[in-house]
Amino acid sequence: MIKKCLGCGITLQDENPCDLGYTPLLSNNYCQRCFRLTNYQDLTNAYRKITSQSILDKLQNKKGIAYFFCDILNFNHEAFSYFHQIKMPKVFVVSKSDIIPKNIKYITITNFLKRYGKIEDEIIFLSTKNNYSVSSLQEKMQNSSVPVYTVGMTNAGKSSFLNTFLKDNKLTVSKLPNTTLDFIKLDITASSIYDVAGFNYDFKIPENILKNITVSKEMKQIVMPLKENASLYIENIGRIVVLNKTSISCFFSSNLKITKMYDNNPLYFDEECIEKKINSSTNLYIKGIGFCYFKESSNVKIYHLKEDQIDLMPSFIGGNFYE
Ligand SMILES: Nc1nc2c(ncn2[C@@H]2O[C@H](COP(=O)(O)OP(=O)(O)OP(=O)(O)O)[C@@H](O)[C@H]2O)c(=O)[nH]1
Ligand SMILES: [Mg+2]
Repeated sequence: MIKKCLGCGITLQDENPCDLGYTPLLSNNYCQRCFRLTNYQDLTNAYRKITSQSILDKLQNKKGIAYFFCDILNFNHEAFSYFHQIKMPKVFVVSKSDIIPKNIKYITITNFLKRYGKIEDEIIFLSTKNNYSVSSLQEKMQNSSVPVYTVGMTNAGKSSFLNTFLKDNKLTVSKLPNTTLDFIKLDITASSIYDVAGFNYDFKIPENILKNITVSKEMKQIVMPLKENASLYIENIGRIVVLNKTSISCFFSSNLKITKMYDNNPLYFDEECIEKKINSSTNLYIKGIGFCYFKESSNVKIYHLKEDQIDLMPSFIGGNFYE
């Protein structure tokens, strides 16, 4: 009989310790990876990327309602396109609302999502950490007459929220992307609620920095005035060189070091880079990691990042335009 791990949904096996789903004893309810993540916060070798297309394919033949979790770090075209590709009725959940800087109003974000994310469905804000809207979303899910699929971006807090339904046999939660590996039906009576593996971007983040990128508290903007040709260095992620004097506001995890660099070492200008013209009032997203707000238009060169890792969106910062 096939037995699934209660933490991540993978099929349990006791044959190959290097493969997913391994447990020394098939009578266990959790795979070794979940056991280590939960009990030791051990992220070593635990990262397994799931392709977003495989999740979409699995969802397309299901009937029910999808709650699409997406936090402010993922407000980019790729994340919005996953939302739009889901065919069943859906609700857009702005999760981890506690990390949104307090000076940005929810109405500004809602207007941004409607206008630039083309979201016409219901939008709700949720913070499991601060217990904001938790009971109202629980009620909606529990009273649903059709199966509920909790989908969305990886690390957006889907399993953490669903754990509020469970007394024991909790789902595995971690800072690692793609903690949940498959569909998991919650062990609660009277309703069908599923946790679903999260959508992830198709690029590799070095394992040693994965644990530093998760934003766990309100994001504070770091304002960086930059001289012509100065660069902004985001630790282990990338470097943005501004070709004109400007100021950039950075919104990233406080565990990532952000520094200015003035070295004009000609060697590094030989490296491959992406050149962008950035319009005023734009957010330059490094997908899933954070964003830089450009108040003024600017020409930039971006090093160490690939085209599919970045995205430009009109900004909701300073948002008089949206209100
Ligand atoms: N600040 C904040 N952090 C949260 C919240 N909910 C979850 N987290 C944290 O976000 C990280 C990811 O949470 P998960 O619940 O594993 O996210 P997920 O959406 O299930 O991720 P995958 O299974 O990888 O798709 C963990 O470190 C959680 O503690 C929240 O409401 N606010
Ligand atoms: Mg999960």
